[in-house]
Amino acid sequence: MTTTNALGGTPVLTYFPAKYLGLGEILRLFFADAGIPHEEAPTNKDEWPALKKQLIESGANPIGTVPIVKIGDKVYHQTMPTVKYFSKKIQKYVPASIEDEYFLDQILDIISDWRSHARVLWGQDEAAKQTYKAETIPKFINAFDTFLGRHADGPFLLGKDIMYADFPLYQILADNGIRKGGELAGILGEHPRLKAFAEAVENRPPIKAHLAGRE
Ligand SMILES: N[C@@H](CCC(=O)N[C@@H](CS)C(=O)NCC(=O)O)C(=O)O
Repeated sequence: MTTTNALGGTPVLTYFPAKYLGLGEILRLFFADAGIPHEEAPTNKDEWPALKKQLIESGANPIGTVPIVKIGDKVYHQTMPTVKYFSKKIQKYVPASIEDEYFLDQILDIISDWRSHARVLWGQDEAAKQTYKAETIPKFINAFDTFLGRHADGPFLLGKDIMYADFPLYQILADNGIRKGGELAGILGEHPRLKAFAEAVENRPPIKAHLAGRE
């Protein structure tokens, strides 16, 4: 069975037109790495209220958010569980032990916490942005540096094999400009494990090809 068939058809991703950014990008990284062709059906500021209403009223996504992924008549929502579910469907990026799975799920939870703090970056509160950069980012960076240190051989969270939580981890770094060429790339110089992690993700051939249009 091909990986696309394992998902039951071609996935169609709906997200705001933010290529290389945000939660939608986590799914793009996953599809690219897994070799699963997907289609894009982006929404925009004008169309979004009607789509949100329809998602809520139809029950397809009662919380009314994107990204959503449609495969046939099924609608998948909530990015982290979706990446994990698709991983299990294609039998890739999933660890063998429940201890390792627990570790990866802890990581997903902490990434979600980080994402909720990062919202200040899109607001008007300059003081909150400064606090975010001075305190919040270092707190999360230090934690992930420690987590990556659990498998010192690296480069990924569980060692040499990339897992479902590695895609969201890479993307939260990218969304914060913590990658080569990013606004906060200097942080990587102070955290070699994080640097090796980001480079290992970016150097995977399908991801490299996907990211080629970013700069
Ligand atoms: N837990 C959700 C969060 C989704 C979310 O907050 N999406 C934002 C865009 S990144 C959104 O839909 N915002 C528009 C809205 O809530 O109306 C997930 O992981 O997919």
